[in-house]
Amino acid sequence: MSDLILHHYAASPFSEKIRLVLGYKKLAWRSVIVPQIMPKPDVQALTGGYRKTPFLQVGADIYCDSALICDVLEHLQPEPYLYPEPSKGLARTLAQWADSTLFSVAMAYSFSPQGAADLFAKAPPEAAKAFSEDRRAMSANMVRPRPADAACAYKSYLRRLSDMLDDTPYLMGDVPTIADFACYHPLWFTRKRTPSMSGVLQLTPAVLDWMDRMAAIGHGTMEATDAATAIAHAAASVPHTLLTDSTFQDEHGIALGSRVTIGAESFGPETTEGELVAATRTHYTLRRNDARAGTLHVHFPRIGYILKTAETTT
Ligand SMILES: N[C@@H](CCC(=O)N[C@@H](CS)C(=O)NCC(=O)O)C(=O)O
Repeated sequence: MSDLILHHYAASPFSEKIRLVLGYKKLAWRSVIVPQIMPKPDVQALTGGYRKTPFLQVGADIYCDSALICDVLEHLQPEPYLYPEPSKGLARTLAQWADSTLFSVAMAYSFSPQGAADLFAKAPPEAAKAFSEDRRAMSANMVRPRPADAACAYKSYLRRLSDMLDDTPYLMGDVPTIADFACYHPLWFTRKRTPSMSGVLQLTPAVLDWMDRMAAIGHGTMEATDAATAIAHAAASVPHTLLTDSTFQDEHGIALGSRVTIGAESFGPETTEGELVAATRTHYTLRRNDARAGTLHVHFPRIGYILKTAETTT
């Protein structure tokens, strides 16, 4: 039985990024399907507050954010590499643009009335309403591109990606890198989840051919399990990080051992509270206890997350 448990749901683009990376690295994994909207009591038993999708569980270690999950998977199964030399800085930077700018434009474009109708075609009308209320609450303080602006930007970005594919099968050469997985998942959402909106991809056939190559990578070997089993597994495990860097780097004047909160910079105000047990160049780790899941270490990347001292009530 695999040690890797991915908590995700089928329609989630960031989850598709990780499912394909698992496939690329030919890994076996267990799958827990999480709710798309709040409440998420089983998710929060493991994460301590973070509610976004996906997250990876390895025993009593919880890795939040797809960028950090990719680092963990690269460590566990280095080849084929996600960050090949000599251009790993460029690949990471392109991936970060895709996970933020390209993703936001693709979602603003795809969530047109027709796209939303595709997504909720088989669901009762209350489901669409609950989803849009949930995402509105998550997006407070965010500027979402308006549909016409998103359409222009999406078309430009697709032309740029197409340009990159003029002479090579993948964005940065002969093999996929993290940049391909990150650029693929927002486009996958448009193509597969909101097919009424997928005509935009026909304007760049080279991008469609590349998407076919990416889809052919597959999802590795998946075995279904459930949240109760995953929580029991966490309770029976002792935290043991797979992240290799451990040197303390203090940027906030917050000592290890402090009670802190960590939350995403945008999209979703939920934070996780715990004891800061690592703050390295690349990630934070919090120790926390849960009545059902026991002692857990919850890991976050530095980039995109806000670390604060927890407010005391005394
Ligand atoms: N930076 C995060 C973004 C994750 C994200 O925004 N995921 C979406 C689904 S694709 C989400 O969490 N939506 C709300 C939810 O699932 O509760 C990552 O890379 O994992």
